[in-house]
Amino acid sequence: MKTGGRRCAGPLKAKMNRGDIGKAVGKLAGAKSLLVITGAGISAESGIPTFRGSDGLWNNHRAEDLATPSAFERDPAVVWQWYDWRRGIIAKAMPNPGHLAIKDLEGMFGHFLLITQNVDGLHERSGIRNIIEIHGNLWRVRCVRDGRGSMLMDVPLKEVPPRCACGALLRPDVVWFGESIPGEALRRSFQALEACDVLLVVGTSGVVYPVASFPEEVKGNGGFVIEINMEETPITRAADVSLFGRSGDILPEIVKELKKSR
Ligand code: BV8
Repeated sequence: MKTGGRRCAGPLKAKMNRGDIGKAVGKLAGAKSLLVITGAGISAESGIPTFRGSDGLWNNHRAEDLATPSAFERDPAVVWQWYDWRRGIIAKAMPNPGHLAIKDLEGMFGHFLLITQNVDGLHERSGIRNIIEIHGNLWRVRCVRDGRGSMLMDVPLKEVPPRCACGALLRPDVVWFGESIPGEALRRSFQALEACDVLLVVGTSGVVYPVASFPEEVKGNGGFVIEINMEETPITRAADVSLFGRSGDILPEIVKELKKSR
């Protein structure tokens, strides 16, 4: 049953429909296992541009053009300039009430997992423990020669492109388009898709695979899907409840109502 989102083209007015929040909280109150999936929208209120929103052009670059092995092969300096620019923005950002509310949710369920597509590290900085950064983390780098990973926190980078002590190039330890998700992360994700009673999908346009297919997986397994977004997405079709508005407003409201119901 569709609730929460009027059927209309284009972005809905950001609004919180109290009726739907009650439905979402009612389902969460009875759930044993909660899976949360986030995308760039959860970090928007921390001042980090999204990929496909109106501010979605990252310094006039599309993620699909630069977040690829071929772009890095062609010109590692251009790709690293793009990441250096993003790291500069992210370094100034703080976790927002949406990140903190998800951290609160972690403590309210016996089984909890967060799968984030974001590489900004803001969920980790909120203190959350059960997290899969399914597309990696742009503060981590790895040597292109031996694959060894390490943290590189310099902002701005001292040299572009940065190099490993062995002299080889370092690359961002993220999953680019055309690269497979690491096996262990995928295995843990599919396990959680099977086991969860409720899936909460926050701030993703639902266009990047394989994560875009996860809500349908949960539905197929009999799970309940709650979407939080500013507008309808391909996920809205699978969602049992869609809450339209800013995640930094809606998530704290859900946590507040959930605490009352416990
Ligand atoms: C793979 C890391 C095997 C790098 C990223 C099946 C069908 C079609 C295509 C494919 C397919 N399988 C694989 C593909 C190819 C490709 C793909 O999905 N392409 C898309 C474009 C069609 N997938 C892959 O290559 C994946 N690998 O599957 O391996 C394989 C390989 C090749 C071919 C077949 C199989 C790897 C994908 C990972 C790519 N890496 N990032 C980096 O970031 O530098 S993706 C990038 O997009 C980010 O991780 C980002 O998180 C992610 C998804 O975007 P969103 O998070 O959803 O962000 P977006 O801006 O789009 O949306 C923001 C949303 O928030 C909006 O809806 C907005 O309304 C909302 N919002 C805004 N503000 C708020 C808000 N909501 C609430 N509150 C707010 N305040």
